[in-house]
Amino acid sequence: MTTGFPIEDSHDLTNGDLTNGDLAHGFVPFPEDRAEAYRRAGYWTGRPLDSILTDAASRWPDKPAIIDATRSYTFAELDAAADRAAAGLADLGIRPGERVLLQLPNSCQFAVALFALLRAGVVPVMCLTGHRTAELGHFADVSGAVAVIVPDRAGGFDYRDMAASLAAQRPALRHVIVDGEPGDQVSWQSILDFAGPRLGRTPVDPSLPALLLVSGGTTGLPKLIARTHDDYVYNAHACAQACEMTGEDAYLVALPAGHNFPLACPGLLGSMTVGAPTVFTADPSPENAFALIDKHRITVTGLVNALAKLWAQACDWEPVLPTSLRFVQVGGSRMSPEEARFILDRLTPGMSQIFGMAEGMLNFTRPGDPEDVVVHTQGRPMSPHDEMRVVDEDGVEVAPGEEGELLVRGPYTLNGYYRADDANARSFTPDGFYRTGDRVRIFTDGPRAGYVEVTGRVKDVIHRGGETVSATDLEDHLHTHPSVYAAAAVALPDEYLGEKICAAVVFTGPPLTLADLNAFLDERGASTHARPDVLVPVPSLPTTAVGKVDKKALVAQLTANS
Ligand code: OOB
Repeated sequence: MTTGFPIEDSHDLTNGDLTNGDLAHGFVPFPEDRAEAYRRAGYWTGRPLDSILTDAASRWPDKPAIIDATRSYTFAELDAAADRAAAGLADLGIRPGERVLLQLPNSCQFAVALFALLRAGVVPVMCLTGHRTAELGHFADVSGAVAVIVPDRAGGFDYRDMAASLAAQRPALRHVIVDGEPGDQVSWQSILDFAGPRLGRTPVDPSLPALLLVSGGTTGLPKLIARTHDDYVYNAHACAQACEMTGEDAYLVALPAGHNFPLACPGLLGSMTVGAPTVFTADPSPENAFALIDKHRITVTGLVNALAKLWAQACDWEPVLPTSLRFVQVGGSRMSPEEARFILDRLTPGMSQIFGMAEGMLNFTRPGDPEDVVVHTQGRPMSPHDEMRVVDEDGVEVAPGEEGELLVRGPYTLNGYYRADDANARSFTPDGFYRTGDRVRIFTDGPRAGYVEVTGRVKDVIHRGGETVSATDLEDHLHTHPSVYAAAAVALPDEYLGEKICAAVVFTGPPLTLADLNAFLDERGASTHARPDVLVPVPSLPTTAVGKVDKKALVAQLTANS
């Protein structure tokens, strides 16, 4: 929105220069023929990501936009705050096209900082609060970030020390900006309070990156995923439409806000496209979340499986139940039909499965889909222009309905990781399909036709004495046992077998013995070579920054203990 302040071009952009410095370096754009097709289809509008806020502020200025435990902003207030802070960032010397690490906890300031950066033409790198020096340093190095925005303390951790040590080792990282008590760093509040002239509209090329997401894999360091203005605006709008969101809805961000799922699927950005408020909480415990859901009449939220299961269980004992929920998306990792049924029966009949990735492609079950589809599938593609191929180990397409690796391409799926040529050579086909590494089947008949089932990860297999065992199959079997709360199957090195199968299990009560468990697998008719060789009862499974089971960390724990 215009602010009434004199327009000042403090950005030194030479006449319509939309190249934004070195931002385009190492970015793999959409090929022109497909870009043209997406524009023709009306998916890509050429509008900057920031337009989601300017539009909302002009359509619903006085409606609540964002809410946290301490305050709230209407769309007009959020717009004005983003304007001020954008000018404050520019005043610090942060230029359009430069990258800034954004690592704020779930709070209104997360949204204010995000839009301030976008409005200044700066490209946020969406870090999660669980990331530490190794990841942040990697993001800073790859993106060439010039600043990092952190809280003072959150969840018992002091982010200032970490950010200061990152900056000390990296001359390019010029500013540490702190929300809260800044110590000797720059205070976010001073940027929010900036009283100087507002910026003019920063011109952006909608086909360039608007923000960088981080990949969710548990092997190696996360990669950076450049999402363009065109593709991410479409992502947010299309997802809100497919979830049938309206201004009557209210969304709860219970997962880390910088993750694609609560950010834009539909999340904060999708909710803004329909004028629905977003409530942030940094405490997703059922006790806290249910109270918030009740207070703000939350209708939509997104959860990882473990959290959804916990909420479903908590319905047995929590005094306040989350009855206003109408659409609860659950995804992030494989969920067995038994688990899906449990959540649907206990938490809400409005449960929906979502199979998504920061790389783009989203599949989900829709409001009103039959129960069979919601329990047994991970949904169908969001866009009519999503292209899916299912291939065998040789890259040859399998027969319809058969299982194989999913390759995807479409109007909001990346064409290459940011500044990662080697990874790109492995992760993309010559015609631009992203190799997801996920094993899927696409149903061909009945009500499930066109819906996807994720059967595991291509690489999540255990090579036991010449047999290849699917970890997911074994986990599915284990999850059907009433004493098993959560289970993960991993490979441990073995002198004779090469790899042996280890089941790490969280039991609901007293642990079973390996013999009991194998007797149960016998009864279920699981194949004999796919039985755990070792059973390790654990109090909990280690998780990634967004709350998925972290098998790499689990193996490290198990091998350290043995
Ligand atoms: C979401 O995104 P990421 O980037 O953290 O992780 C993506 C990967 C997928 O490639 C797949 O391996 C796994 O997570 N995954 C699932 C799944 N949903 C994601 N595996 C089995 N079943 C599912 N339902 O996790 C994400 C992004 C946007 C929306 C929802 C989830």
